[in-house]
Amino acid sequence: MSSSYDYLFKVVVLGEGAVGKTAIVTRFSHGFFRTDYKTTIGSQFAVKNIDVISSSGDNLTVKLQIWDVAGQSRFQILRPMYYRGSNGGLLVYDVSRRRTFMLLEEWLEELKRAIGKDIPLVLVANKTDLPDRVVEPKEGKEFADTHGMPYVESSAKTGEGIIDIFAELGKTLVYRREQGIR
Ligand code: G3D
Ligand code: MG
Repeated sequence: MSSSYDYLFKVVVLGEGAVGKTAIVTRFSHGFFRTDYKTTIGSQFAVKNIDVISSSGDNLTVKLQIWDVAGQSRFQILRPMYYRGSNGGLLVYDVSRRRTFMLLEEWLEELKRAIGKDIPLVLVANKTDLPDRVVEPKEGKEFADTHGMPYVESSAKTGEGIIDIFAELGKTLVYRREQGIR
C-alpha cells in the first residue's frame, strides 16, 4: 500500500463497553471478525487509507488513524488524553442493549469536556444481526438528527455497514477541511 495520502485524520471510537467498538475497527482495518477479543486495555489504534471523492471531484487518499478507546468506567480517567487532537469520531451503541443507547449523551459530554468543541461524529447502531434487537431504527435516527450526525446501522459480525461508517465520516472530514474548518 502506498504511504502517501492527501489528508490524515484522527478518529476516536466512543461508546459503552461491549457495544462492538473493537470488532468494528478490526473488521474495517483487517476485514475480519473475531470473537475472542480481549477487553480493550486502555487504548489502541488502527491505521487505514480510504478513497474519498473531494467536493471538486478529485480522488483523494485519506489516512484514518482510528483510536479504539476502552469503554469501561475504570478507564474513564485516561480517555480524555486519547480524545485530544481528534478530528472526528464514531458514537457506537448496541441495538440489543437499551442502556448503551440511553448513555450516548454522556459520551458526547465526556468528549466535549475533553476537547472543548464539537467534532463530526457518526452515530453507529451496531449488532443489527442479533434477533433480540430492542432499540428501533427510528429512535437512532431521531437521536442522530437531533445532534446533526449521520446514522449508520452496522454489524461487525456480518460486515454490514462497516465501510459506510468510515466512508461517511471520511467524506465529512474532507469537506470540512476543504472549507477551511479545523
Ligand atoms: P467493545 O470494544 O465496544 O468493548 P467488542 O466491544 O468489540 O469487544 O465486542 C463485544 C462483544 O460483542 C464481543 O463478543 C463481540 O464479538 C461482540 N460483537 C461485536 N460486534 C458485534 C456484532 O455486530 N454482532 C454480534 N452478534 N456480536 C458483536 P464476545 O462474546 O467475544 O465478548
Ligand atoms: Mg474494545
